[in-house]
Amino acid sequence: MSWWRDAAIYQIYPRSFADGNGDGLGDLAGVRARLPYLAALGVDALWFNPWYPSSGADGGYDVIDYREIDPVYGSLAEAEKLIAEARELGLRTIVDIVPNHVSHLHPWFVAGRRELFWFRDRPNNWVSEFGGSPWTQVADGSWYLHLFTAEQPDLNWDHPLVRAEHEDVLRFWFDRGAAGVRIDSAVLPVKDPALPDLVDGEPHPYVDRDELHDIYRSWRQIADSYGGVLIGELWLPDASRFARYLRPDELHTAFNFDFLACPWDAARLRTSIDTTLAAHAPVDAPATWVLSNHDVTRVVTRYGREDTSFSFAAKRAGTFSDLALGTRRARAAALLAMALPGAVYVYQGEELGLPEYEVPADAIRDPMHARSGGVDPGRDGCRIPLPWSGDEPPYGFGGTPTWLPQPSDWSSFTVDAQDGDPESMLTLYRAALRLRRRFSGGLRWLDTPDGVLGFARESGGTCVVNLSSAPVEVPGEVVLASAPLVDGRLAVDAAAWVA
Ligand code: TEU
Repeated sequence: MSWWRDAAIYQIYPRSFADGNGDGLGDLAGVRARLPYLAALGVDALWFNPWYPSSGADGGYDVIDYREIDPVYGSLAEAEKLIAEARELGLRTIVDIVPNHVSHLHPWFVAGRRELFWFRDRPNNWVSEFGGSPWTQVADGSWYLHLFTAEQPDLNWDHPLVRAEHEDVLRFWFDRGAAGVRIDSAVLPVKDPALPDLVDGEPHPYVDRDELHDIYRSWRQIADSYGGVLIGELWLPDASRFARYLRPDELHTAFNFDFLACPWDAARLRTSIDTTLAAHAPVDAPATWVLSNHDVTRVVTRYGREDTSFSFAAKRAGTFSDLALGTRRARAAALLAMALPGAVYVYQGEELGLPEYEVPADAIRDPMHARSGGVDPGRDGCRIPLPWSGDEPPYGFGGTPTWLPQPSDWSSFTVDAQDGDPESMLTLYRAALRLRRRFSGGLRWLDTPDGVLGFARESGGTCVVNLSSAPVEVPGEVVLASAPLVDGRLAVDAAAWVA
């Protein structure tokens, strides 16, 4: 069986993981020093958010050179070392590739290679993914397209050079030992070349275009020649459209955003799980289970709110969250996600139960905030430098000031504080990542009371999650639980793995 089909993949946001050189920014030296931590956590692979030289307009997703490491993080030679050292510890490396756009400082854009971008005499009616117009005017009066910020001009995928370049970049990283590639904004790169206005009921001019499949088929041939894995970031509401990207000659897997966005509700979760499994089965691709990433609200914060679903449109500063409740549910959700068939993703800090931190307005870096006219608080709140040790900022992260401020009350969240504490989130994640290996094969739902999810795996082993309002019986001997049993019963908002 291929490792990625049931892997646990840990997401590293390099700027905020660990700072090895004391400049307040995370770096490769910081990651290398913490590799033993990651190996002991029990994950199989590390996915790095972009670590390339960048103009810094969108957290590294504005790439200047796909074959280099940003000097703030280290060097290419050091990345190669890191990949090899990680592999020694059993950790594979996944790099992030951003085909939809480059930085406005990328040599192609700087050199005025207009044929490789989308220049037009006038804007159309499209809206940037981050709000506002996706068109910016240049000196000669023409406009270029950028679905994200103005510093991220969209590439013209009809041009053979754009295709050839990306295929070469894939080989470049596979040659350096990468085991896989995460494909950013994977449903956006191809546009209707007429760039028609967006009209309700007409085919979408840039989301999920059929031509994409041909591109990913040729990427798959390259990946297969290295035994590498392609992981798509596909934000598509329709599960059957989503699954088309996972046909046997296209991408290997994709992030499950339906599950990520699903509210804490038994029926809704069960539907999400069933829809996911049903969509993946015909294409024989493994499902993935994702609770959080660098773009969305931290899971303990989300689950402690009145509305426990996630949507970009609903993100607002100052939304109340009961963090004790959210943490309790996040613990149960982790056991749910890790018991399901397929791969699981853990976003750095999730294993520490970090809450979202509302960064003071004058320290916000995420362009989503400004482009939304200040309505959206942006994504910085889930990108705070990790707390490793100590009682005050920078909590063992590295130098000060850290690139984003850390809250003053995070001493109980540090790795040191949680290490060895039987009740900590970290202890739960370590145990769950170890014990989830007992599960394999398909899933069979059990007959459970309303509001309770229960399923058995083919390998044996059962997971029960109580989203009802009263404790429930546990069908067997508990192997791992997210909360202490109450009179031998599974408490509300708790989950257990049962032998
Ligand atoms: O995100 C792609 C993406 O489209 C969403 O996550 C986006 O935030 C949302 O649609 C807004 O409505 C990826 C990266 O994960 C994100 O960090 C980057 O900012 C973005 O691409 C641009 O590269």
